[in-house]
Amino acid sequence: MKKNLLTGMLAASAALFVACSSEKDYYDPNGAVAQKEAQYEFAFTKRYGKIAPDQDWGFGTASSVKAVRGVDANANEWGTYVNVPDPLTDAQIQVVSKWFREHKTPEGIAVNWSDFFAQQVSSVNESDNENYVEGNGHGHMDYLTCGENNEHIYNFNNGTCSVNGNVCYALDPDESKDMNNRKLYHSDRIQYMVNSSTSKFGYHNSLDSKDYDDYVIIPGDMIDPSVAGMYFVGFDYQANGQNANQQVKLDGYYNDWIIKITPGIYKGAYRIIAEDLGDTDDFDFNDVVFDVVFRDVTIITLQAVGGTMPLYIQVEDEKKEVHELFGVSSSTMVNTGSVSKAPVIFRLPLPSSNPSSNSSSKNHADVQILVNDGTAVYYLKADCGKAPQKILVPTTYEWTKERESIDTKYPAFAEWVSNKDAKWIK
Ligand SMILES: [Ca+2]
Ligand SMILES: [Ca+2]
Ligand SMILES: [Ca+2]
Repeated sequence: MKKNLLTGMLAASAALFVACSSEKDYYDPNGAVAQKEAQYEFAFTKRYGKIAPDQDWGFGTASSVKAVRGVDANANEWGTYVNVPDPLTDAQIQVVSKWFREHKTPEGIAVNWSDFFAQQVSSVNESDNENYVEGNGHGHMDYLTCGENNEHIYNFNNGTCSVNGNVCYALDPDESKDMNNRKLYHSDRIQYMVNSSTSKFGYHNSLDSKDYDDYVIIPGDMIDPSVAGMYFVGFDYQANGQNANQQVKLDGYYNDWIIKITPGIYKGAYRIIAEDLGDTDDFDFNDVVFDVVFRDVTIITLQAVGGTMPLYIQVEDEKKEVHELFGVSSSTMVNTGSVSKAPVIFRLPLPSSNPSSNSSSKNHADVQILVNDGTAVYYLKADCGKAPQKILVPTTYEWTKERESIDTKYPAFAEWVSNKDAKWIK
């Protein structure tokens, strides 16, 4: 009921929104947002002192960047724009394969990435695998798929992935060299999926011409310290052909095919941290934390949500609610305390060009944060010389734990408030 009311409110104020600057309040029937902002401004300046009039909170010229058109899915370009995962070592492959072999019906997790790498770990179809069983039908796990539309993860067929000898994994730091001479290559069994989905994994079984999705995602932290921070997808094979020799039952062991998946972390990103004005005297700046990179679309990596009100990341007229993206209720905070989840990667349109600058230039201020406090709906602001509701920082910035003030973690923050040239992030 409440939700319907809100939708109505949003629709009613849509015309107003189009007419106004995007930085204006979205829906504030009682002037409550203005009052909250005044309280926040007061508490902020009381704690951090005078704000330099030219303090733009990072959203000034530094945040205007050129959008890179297109995402090149060719392996010989990957290292130029995205962090490419290292090939797995034999020891890592063994420890992961053993874990899946020994753990029946493990409880997995969900991850939510539009852009990700897939790497081969092992399958019982590979003759060098300890579990290899000749002629057991597993070779009919014919192609690996992801997402609700069963999109093929190219090169992943028959329980394996062909070796790619031209994977550009990084760039030589010597910028005086020609770009093509800076590319560093290695071999791996790997694929990069863009504008795709991790909502589901599956395979096509050519034995019975059916698609199956008996899979589980296991964080490496559950397996062994040597694979901590990684994510693995395991499949439990089944076949239901007409003949007895075409039938394999699920056995609860997800080691029939194992791959590693890695979120696509783009280079050149900036991080946005924000206060949602839930409490006007709280300065943990972790109510939402996300990274932004402009390519053919806006690619967002949601890192943390330390707020308990519905909060949307929005570009143009498309927006996503951050708790929903993490798969939690809006009262649950993620990655600022007890609840830990993998970052979420998703796509939004590019902001329309800023007419006052180069046509392809994009500003991070146009990636907006919309909060619904139950009464009002408002955008967070970063006005020059006023208390910031959001700040643009490098991705090396480590966000605070819940209710930890930004100046506790970064003591030079107050100095930066009055002097925009002060260095406050190491
Ligand atoms: Ca199995
Ligand atoms: Ca806060
Ligand atoms: Ca918080």
